[in-house]
Amino acid sequence: MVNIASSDEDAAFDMVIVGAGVAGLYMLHRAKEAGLSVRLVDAADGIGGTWFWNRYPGARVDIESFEYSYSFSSELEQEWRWTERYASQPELLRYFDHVAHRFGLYEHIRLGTRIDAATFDESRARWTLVTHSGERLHARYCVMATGCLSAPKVPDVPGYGSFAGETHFTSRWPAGTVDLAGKRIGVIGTGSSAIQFIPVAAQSAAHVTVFQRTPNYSIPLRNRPMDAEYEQQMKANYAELRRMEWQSPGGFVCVGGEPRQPLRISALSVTPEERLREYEARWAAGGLCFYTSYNDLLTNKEANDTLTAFVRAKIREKIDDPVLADKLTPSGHPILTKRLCADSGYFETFNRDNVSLIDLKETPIESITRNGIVAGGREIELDMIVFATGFDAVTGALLNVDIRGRHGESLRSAWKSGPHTYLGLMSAAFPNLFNIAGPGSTASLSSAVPCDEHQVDLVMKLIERAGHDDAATVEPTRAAQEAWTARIQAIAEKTLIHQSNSWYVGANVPGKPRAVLLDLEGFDSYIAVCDGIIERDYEGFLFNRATADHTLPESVAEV
Ligand code: N01
Repeated sequence: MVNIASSDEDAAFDMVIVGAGVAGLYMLHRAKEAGLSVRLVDAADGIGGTWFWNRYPGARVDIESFEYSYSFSSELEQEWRWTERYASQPELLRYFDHVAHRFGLYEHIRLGTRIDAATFDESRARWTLVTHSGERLHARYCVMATGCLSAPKVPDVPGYGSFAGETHFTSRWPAGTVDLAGKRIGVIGTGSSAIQFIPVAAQSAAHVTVFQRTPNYSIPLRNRPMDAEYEQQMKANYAELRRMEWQSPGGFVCVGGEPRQPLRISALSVTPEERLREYEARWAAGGLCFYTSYNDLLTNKEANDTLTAFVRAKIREKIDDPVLADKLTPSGHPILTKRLCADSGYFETFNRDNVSLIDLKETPIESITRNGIVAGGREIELDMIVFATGFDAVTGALLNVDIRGRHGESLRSAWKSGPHTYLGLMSAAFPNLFNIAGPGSTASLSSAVPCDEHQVDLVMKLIERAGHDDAATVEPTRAAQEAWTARIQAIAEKTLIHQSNSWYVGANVPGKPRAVLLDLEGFDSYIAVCDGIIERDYEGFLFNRATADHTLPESVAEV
């Protein structure tokens, strides 16, 4: 335990955590358990992180609720009752609220508190965080649990701001009910958020016009109410389910409710008939289970083509109008090179009379106007525009905070040409600063909850190790950081990931440096690497005793 005496009147803690989502809440629980004085802050008025803000109609998880939940407490696993296979956003918020009450977290949380800046004071080896209202919080350890899909992308659409009707973002959906009934709604974007929102909106809107730039691969979710027998069976085998998750690349293993280890064989090593049977079974099971099928779908174009062709044909079957089917069927990028979507009746929705598609490849948006959207020389009059245009993923929320490490070095400058991290968790010259689910981790590829739990556990191990050494700071060497950063990019080079302009590589945000933002080797491999590093006495990390030392330790300076 570290106790920091504050010489001024600002609040001082062992640890400040920014973000009350999956990672932040678990970090708070672990820090509290370890006896650290801790404060968690979040800009939102409620907990839940990205689930707090993404409260658009239709929002729900696309990994089974039994898996998209904390594993750290078997009592919690047993007592919580999910009502659906895939929890809706309101149910997820109820779950986080239950967790926060059950583990006494609320008293350490301050909501409605945005952090604008965080600066490392070398003489005292502590971070000072400045809130939007100018208040200062000091802490030995600063944990940025700001989420990898939490900073909305600023829309790069001409005329943005001119529309006189209602404007909403799926990523910042207002609290209370937005009335969709009888409205003419334009939706820009066809990623996971839009794919969930559009079928729900079409049920009551007068008309939904979808503005599509890139069609996406989507698998039926096949959500259904929880049945008692299934719940009992899952709860009886929870320990085994968790063990399997933590040994898998995706951090989730259920295929249609049945835990199955991923196939660790090539899609080309089986006969076409066998492969088709496997694909049909997974399509029938629904959700994201293609991620856990053959192991070369993201590395071998020929293998990928087999799944791409299968899913394209399935999508096409759902759409009555062949011309529309052509437009809605993805063609320009291999499947899985963008995050797979899972839907509840998305493609079928286009068979309704009150839904139409504007293909922006043929007729780009010319401008948003006072009355609607002009595309292909025609103004489409609207009552509401919904931007489902995505996020400045992985680095956006972190870099929205002005973070300064040793010698005032700014994280924004350090990452000008792309992020540099060790294990996606820490950066050289930013001691005692942990980025959960940061760039170069596996969190944005694999299931968020186990990835976050694993990284938080790693943070606690590093802090314990620092305490053992009586070290004031822990940080990676530049050499370890650069080796990890090169490793992430090298792994990506062996995959098809660059064949898409996705948020995985920062390509969705104009001006963002193109760099792979995630460890594509997967969760199981990441755990093995971390275990090896710990076994080798925290290889690549420096534990430094000096507090009043303004000079950079030599080993930090080396490249
Ligand atoms: O965002 P996206 P999202 N003009 O970036 C389009 C997670 N998630 O919020 O592809 C016109 O995927 C853009 O077009 P293009 C999940 O990890 C999970 O939907 O760039 N269109 C694209 O169609 C997901 O991957 C769930 O050509 C513009 C869309 O907007 C991640 O969040 C639910 C445009 C953005 O799609 C992000 O999903 C929801 C422009 N100027 C989200 N700018 C679950 O189910 C952007 N687009 C758990």
